Parts: sequence; C-alpha cells; structure tokens
Amino acid sequence: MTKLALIVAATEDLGIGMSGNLPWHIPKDMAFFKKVTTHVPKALEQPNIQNVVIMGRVTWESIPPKFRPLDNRFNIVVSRNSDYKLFPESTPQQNAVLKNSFESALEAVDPTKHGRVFVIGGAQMYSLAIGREECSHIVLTRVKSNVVCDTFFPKIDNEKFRLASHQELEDYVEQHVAQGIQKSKELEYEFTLYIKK
Ligand code: FOL
Repeated sequence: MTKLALIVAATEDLGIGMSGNLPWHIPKDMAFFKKVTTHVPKALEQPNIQNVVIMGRVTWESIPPKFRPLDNRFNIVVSRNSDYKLFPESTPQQNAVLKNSFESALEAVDPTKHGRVFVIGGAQMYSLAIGREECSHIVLTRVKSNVVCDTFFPKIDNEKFRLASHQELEDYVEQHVAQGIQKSKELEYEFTLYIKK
C-alpha cells in the first residue's frame, strides 16, 4: 500500500482557492512546496526515483505554463474527460500523464520508480484523498488571515489526524523549516504537519 500525503496552503477556515487560482502569492511557501514535493526521502534514494504529484485538471490549469509539468516530479492529472489535452499545442512531456479517475491515478504509481506521492489539489482531489487509509500526512501551510476564497480544503478530523511537532515536520521533510509565524507582505502564515493517528 503506497502512502499518500496531501500538501496545501489554507486559511483558518480552510480556504484554498478563488476563481481557479491561489488567493495569495507567498514566494517562500511556493519554494517550500517545490522543495518538499521534489525531495526523495533518503531511505529511498536511488538514481531515477522521483516523487509523484497528483492533481485535478483545474489545479493543472492554475500552474503557470512555464512551470508545467512540475519538474523533477512525475505529474498525474485527473480529468473525467479522457480527450483533455495536457499540452494542446506542443509535444507531450514524458513526466506528465492524464488519468480519468483518482483511483486510476493511484494505479499509475509504480513503487519501483516513484518515491513519495503527494496530492496537490484541488478541493475534489483532497476530499477523495483525505478519506483514504493510505493518507498518512497532511503538510499544511496555515495562512493566518481571512482571505476571500470560493474553494475549501475538507475538515481535518482530529480523531484521525494529530498536529505534529515542528521536529516531526523537519524529520518528515528532511530539511530545515522556518518555525513559528512567518510574514510575507501583509500575510502571516505557519508551516505545519498533521500525521495519521
Ligand atoms: N501547497 C502549499 N504549501 N502551497 C501552495 O501554494 C500549494 N499550491 C498547490 C498545491 N499545494 C500547495 C497548487 N497550486 C505551482 C503553482 C500552483 C500550485 C502548485 C504549484 C508552481 O508553479 N510550482 C512550481 C514553482 C513555481 C515558483 O517557483 O514560483 C514548482 O516547481 O513547484
């Protein structure tokens, strides 16, 4: 059973998106996202292993074209429309595939080639993933402001997940992480981790 991790930035009321985009621009959080999703755990490190990012079609379209597919990660995009073109006017990229359900996205993960599996959004993918037994970690950047959102992360059941310590977060991501409240222009945020009980 391949474990699943969710990674997300969300407000106190779990807002994650507005009109198909992120409601904020926090460069250090984006750098954290890139580092965490790219880093293959030391225990798995072998040449040619990369992590997987699973996302819905709306999230795929929200990533600036110059960053798509996310580099050094195997990108799996979910759309019920099997005719959807990930690269409408250019050649398909080998680290990006389209799957027509969350279930078939999981089946496309190959433990001999892939390291960690991250679900990176949006709301529909998170809701499908969080309920699964394989979902072991939620890497949550808590945005401490109320930003208007139209898309929300599902409620985190505290009977199923516990807030981990900062040390557990650093141990999980195998890197130093800024501790406590961070500031980015007018926004405050904090890097947190939830672990399946
Ligand atoms: N998790 C966290 N913590 N913050 C986020 O902003 C976030 N965003 C998504 C999922 N989980 C998240 C989904 N949205 C890119 C853009 C949007 C996006 C995810 C990724 C993106 O372009 N990433 C590039 C880096 C871009 C840059 O350096 O500005 C990458 O290579 O990861």
